[in-house]
Amino acid sequence: MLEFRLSNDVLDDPLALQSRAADEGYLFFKGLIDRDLLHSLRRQILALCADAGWLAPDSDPYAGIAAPGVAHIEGQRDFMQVYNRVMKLEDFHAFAHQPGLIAMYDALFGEATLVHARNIARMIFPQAMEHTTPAHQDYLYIEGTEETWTAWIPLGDCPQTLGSLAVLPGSHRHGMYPVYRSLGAGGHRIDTEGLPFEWTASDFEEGDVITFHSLLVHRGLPNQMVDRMRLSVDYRYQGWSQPIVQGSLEPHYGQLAWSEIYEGWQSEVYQYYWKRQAINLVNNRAELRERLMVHG
Ligand SMILES: O=C(O)CCC(=O)C(=O)O
Repeated sequence: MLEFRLSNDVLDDPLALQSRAADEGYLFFKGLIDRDLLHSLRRQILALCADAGWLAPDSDPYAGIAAPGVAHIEGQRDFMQVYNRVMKLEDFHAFAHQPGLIAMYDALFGEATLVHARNIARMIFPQAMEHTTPAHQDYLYIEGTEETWTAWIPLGDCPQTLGSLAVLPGSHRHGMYPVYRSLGAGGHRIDTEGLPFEWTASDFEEGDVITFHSLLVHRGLPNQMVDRMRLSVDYRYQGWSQPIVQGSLEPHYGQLAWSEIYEGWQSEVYQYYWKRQAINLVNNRAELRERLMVHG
C-alpha cells in the first residue's frame, strides 16, 4: 500500500491546493483538526456507548474498549438507539463547521463553503470485519454536484489496523463505476480489480483529516484490533453556489427530525443554517440512475 501525500504545504496557496486536489482527488492534512473539540466529542460519544453497555466494564470509557462479545452493526436496531443519541449531540454537528476546515474548503472551492447537514458518525466494532466499508464512490449517495468533498476524521489516533481509510488516487476522473450489492456501510461495492490505480493509506494521528472528491474510490480498512472501537465522522462540503439535493440537508438515516435533534442545544448558529442564504436545490436522481449500473 502506498502512503498518503501530505498537503499541509499547500494550505496557504489556494491555486496549488486546487491543482493538487484536481490531480489526486484527495488531500491529507496533519493537525488541521481542533484537538480540544475532538477530545470533547470523542468523550461524549463514548459516554453514550458506555451507557448502552457497549464498553468493557471497569475500562476507561475514553479508551473505547468494546465489551467482550459485543459487536453492533450500523443500521441494526440496537445500534440505531445509540446512533440517534449521537445524532442529537450539538458538538457532533458543530464539529463540522470548525474554522480551520472551512477556511481550507473556501480555498478549495474558490467561494463560500456550504456544509451538508447530513453528518455521519461511524462506530466500528472490532470482530466485525465482514462489515468493513467496501470500495465505493460517495456520489452515489450524495448526488447534487460532483464537486462535493467528504472529510473523514477519526476521533483519536487511528492506525490502519484500527480500520482507517484507503483511497485510489486519480480514480475520480473516470465517472461512476458499476456497483454490486454488498455488506458494510452504504450497501454497495465497486469491483476495483484491474483498475489502474494503487490503494493508498496511512496511519492517522488525532487531528489528521483526509478529504476527497465525491467520485474518488475509497474503502474502510478492517478493524483488526482485539477489543478497540474505531470512531470517526464523515462530513460533506461544496461551494455554496453548486447544486445540492434535499437529502444532503436531512438527518442521516432520517429517523429523527431536526426539531428533535435540536432539542436542548445551547446555540442556534448551526441550526437550519442552510436556510439563511439562497441555495441551488436540484433533483438529479433520474440523471444519476441513467449513469449508474447496479448489479445483483
Ligand atoms: O468510515 C468508514 O468506514 C466509511 C466512510 C466512508 O467511506 C464514507 O462515508 O464515504
